[in-house]
Amino acid sequence: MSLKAVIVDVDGTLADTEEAHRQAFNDTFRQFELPWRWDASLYRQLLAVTGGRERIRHYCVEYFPAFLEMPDAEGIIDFLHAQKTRRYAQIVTRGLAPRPGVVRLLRQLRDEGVRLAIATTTSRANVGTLLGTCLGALGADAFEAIGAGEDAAAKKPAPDIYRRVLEQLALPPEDCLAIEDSPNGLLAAHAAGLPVLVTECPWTAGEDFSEAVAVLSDLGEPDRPHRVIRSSLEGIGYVDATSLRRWHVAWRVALMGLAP
Ligand code: XBP
Ligand code: MG
Repeated sequence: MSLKAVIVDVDGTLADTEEAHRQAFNDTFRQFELPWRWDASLYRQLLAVTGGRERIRHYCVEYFPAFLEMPDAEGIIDFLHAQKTRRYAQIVTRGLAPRPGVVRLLRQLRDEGVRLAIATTTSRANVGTLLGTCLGALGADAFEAIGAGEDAAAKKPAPDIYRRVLEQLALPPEDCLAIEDSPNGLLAAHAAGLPVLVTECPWTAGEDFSEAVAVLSDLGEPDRPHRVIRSSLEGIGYVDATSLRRWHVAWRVALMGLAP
């Protein structure tokens, strides 16, 4: 019954990275004189498609179908996405703050022996860049397993990447808990059988998170409480290891049909 591992998403959960992604996409389109500009409103819609390469292709289907008629269109999209990834690394290495409570909670979980892992649709290169610059001493070695975009044929909301990470941890989903920021991420973890805590990010605030065990503005800090959007449990203003264990037990009890 105990919580053995916490699997965290990357973009929007560890840090608010999507503005950096959006800037990297636009800088790349400008670099190659493509008349494409993804403003915040359009980008929020495009985020429904996970995977940056898939997002570019989806944008072409919707807005520039003629682009896909070029014989080497797929190769050009690969090239643009690789360029975007290089630009994203430049932007992120300027420094990006982790979201509230992320470093505190991950450190506490690690110190208390709760195993940590990552399940994301972004590329392994982007994960390495972010972990190397954003989480301080809590780098990649704090995570026992890292499932990235290249590791699953189907990206979120498909459960594949969570199932892949569970295999690497050799744990059943019911011994774990996921932390996500988006409907796609919630659906992926839920479909893989995990309870999911959602911390909304600016790009996903107000979305439908019905399957989550709780929905918060962020993980909070003792001196900077989070906002509770929905939770069946009374909290302390921020998420600590005990908070996660309480959600996890309540979810397991409900799963067994024992809840009143
Ligand atoms: C978020 C995504 C990623 C990023 C862009 O990943 O969907 O596609 O938006 O990164 P998650 P790439 O929330 O699962 O961490 O261009 O590398 O895909
Ligand atoms: Mg995310």
